[in-house]
Order: sequence, then C-alpha cells, then structure tokens
Amino acid sequence: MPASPPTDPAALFEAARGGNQAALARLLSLVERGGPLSRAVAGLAYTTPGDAYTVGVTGAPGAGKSTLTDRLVTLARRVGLDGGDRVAVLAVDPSSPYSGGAILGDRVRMPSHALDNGVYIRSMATRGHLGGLAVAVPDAVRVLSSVGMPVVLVETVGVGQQEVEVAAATDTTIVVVNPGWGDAIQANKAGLLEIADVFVINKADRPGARETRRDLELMLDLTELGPWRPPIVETVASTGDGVEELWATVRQHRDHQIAHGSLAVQRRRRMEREFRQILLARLSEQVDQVLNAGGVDDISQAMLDGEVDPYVAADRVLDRVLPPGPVPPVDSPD
Ligand SMILES: Nc1nc2c(ncn2[C@@H]2O[C@H](COP(=O)(O)OP(=O)(O)O)[C@@H](O)[C@H]2O)c(=O)[nH]1
Ligand SMILES: [Mg+2]
Repeated sequence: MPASPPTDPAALFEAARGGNQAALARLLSLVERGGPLSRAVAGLAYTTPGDAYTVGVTGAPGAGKSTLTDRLVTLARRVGLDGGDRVAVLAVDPSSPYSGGAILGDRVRMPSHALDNGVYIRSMATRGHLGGLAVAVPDAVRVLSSVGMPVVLVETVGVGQQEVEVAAATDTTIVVVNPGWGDAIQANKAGLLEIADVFVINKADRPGARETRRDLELMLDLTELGPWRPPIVETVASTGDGVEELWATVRQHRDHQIAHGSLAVQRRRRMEREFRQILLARLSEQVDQVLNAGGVDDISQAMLDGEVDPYVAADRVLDRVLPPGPVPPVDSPD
C-alpha cells in the first residue's frame, strides 16, 4: 500500500511532482469540489504553471472521442510532441454518473493504459465549483501542467455553450464528426466549427465520409480564417487507422502556432476570458449573498411597490455590491 497522501496543498503538489498519483488525484478532487482549499490549489498551480501542451477532443456523444483519445494517448506516449512523453487525460462529462471516483471507470474504458504509470486518466464533474466547468477545467489542467505533465488531452462533449467554451480552451482543438448527411452541419450549429483547429471524420469505415468532408470544406470556404486552415483527417478510431496522421497534424498545428507567435497570444486571450469568468462568478456570488442576507430588502420592496422599476432597483443594488470606486468606466472606447 502506498502511503496515504498529505492534506496540505503545498505538500500535495510536492508529492504529485514526485509521481505520487494519489496526491495528484486529491489535488484534482479539491479543484473539483470548489471552496477555499480549491482556491489554494488553483493559486499554487497558477504560480508554478509548468509547460503542458493541451489538446482538446470534442464532438457529439458517441462520435468516438474516447476511443480516439485512447489512441492518441498511445501516440503521445510513443512519439509525444518532441519525443515520447507522459500524458494526462481529463474527461469532462457533466452527464457522467460518477464524479471524483471516476478514475476506475475511465481506466476500465481505457484498459490499454491501465498499467502504464506514464498515463494519468481522470474524469471530472464540477458540482459546487463556483464558475462551473469554465473555471474548474482550466484549474484542473493547470494542476496537471504544474505537476509536470507535458501533454494534457481534454475530452469534452461538444454540446451546449459552456461545454463548447471549455472545449475551445486548449492549444489544439480537435473536433470529431462522423460520416453521414448533416453531421458536419450539426457540428456547425453547435458552434464547433469556429473552435476547430483540426477536424476529424471518425468512423470513416462507414459510408458518407466524402460528403462530410465536402460539407466541412464548404463551410470552411465560407468562414473567415486566419493563416491556419483546419485540416480534415479521416480516422477509424476502433482500428487505429488515420490516428498517426491525426497526431502528426496536431504537431503541425503546434509548430505553426509557435512559428507564428500565436501560441502565447492565444494563451493570453484565454486567460483573459477565464479571468472574466472568475469575475462573473464572484459577482454572482456576491449578489446572492446580498440578496440572501436581506441587505437590499428596502430596494426590492420599493420595486415590488412599484416605486422604482427593476432596472433602477438593480442599479441601486449594484451600487451596494460594487461601491463606485476608482474603477474606470466600462464604456470607455477601446
Ligand atoms: N465503426 C466504428 N465505430 C467506432 C469508431 N470509433 C468509435 N467507434 C464506436 O463508437 C462507439 C462510441 O465511441 P466512444 O469513443 O465511446 O464515443 P464518445 O461518446 O464520443 O466518447 C463505441 O461503440 C466505439 O467502439 C470507428 O472509427 N468506427
Ligand atoms: Mg467519451
């Protein structure tokens, strides 16, 4: 039996950096749970960020994301980005019936890596985390990076705005679609087209891959693209066909970003968005606290009595939640 992990966040980080997977699991559970300890963990991860390259795999349920991720883990181990590397997988699935204890569930689903200590697989739910997925997942990814994981794969279900935002928050985002009429168009509707760096037509052993490729190309033609046009790779995840090409494409995308200086720019932009999410979550929490504590009952009563309209009432509440201070006006021209 390995020694049980410490409980202090700094000690947990030290143990996790030394390869103690129980300590790493505890760190991620703390992040998942939210609360003061979660903030301590997030703070330590942020100030010692590590250097992970993150790859997102997203798409509709059943598209083959997990099967594909499993294959990519093998390649990340064997060839990595600059040679074989350790790899972490974060499976984000809010519909997942299990939460913190899901490691076993995923290991069962990825038996090919069950005995490999260089692979860390974890699924994540975010009950109770202030800010939800959009804040918890980047924190978890930073924890994995901070303990020295060079490659982090993030599997998300690309359904719903929040999930799509989470999926977009990776260095290379792979969008998985399937052959068949309309699948690419569904992906477009879900907002997945905009966030794709690489498209995968998985289940290319089924009819319709050519039509799906044509749909994707057409939609890309109609999109304003930067210097990188997302390549389309066909895979059969269940046999491994095309997966090496997919990994090579991921590496090309990384090299492209480094060559164009866009990796650092994108990361900064993501950090700004994340900061905004944290601010929103904090404000929302403050508003709830004020409302629950009855601190603005006079204002809401005035509104209910028809003396002020709800917008004026909201302004008055905001003046209490956010007292006017030296913050520059939000409507300043940019
Ligand atoms: N025919 C075929 N089936 C596949 C392929 N990739 C995955 N599957 C199957 O599709 C189902 C869903 O796969 P899974 O990876 O769990 O999808 P996820 O929900 O996107 O993670 C499973 O039964 C897989 O075995 C493929 O390339 N071809
Ligand atoms: Mg899956």
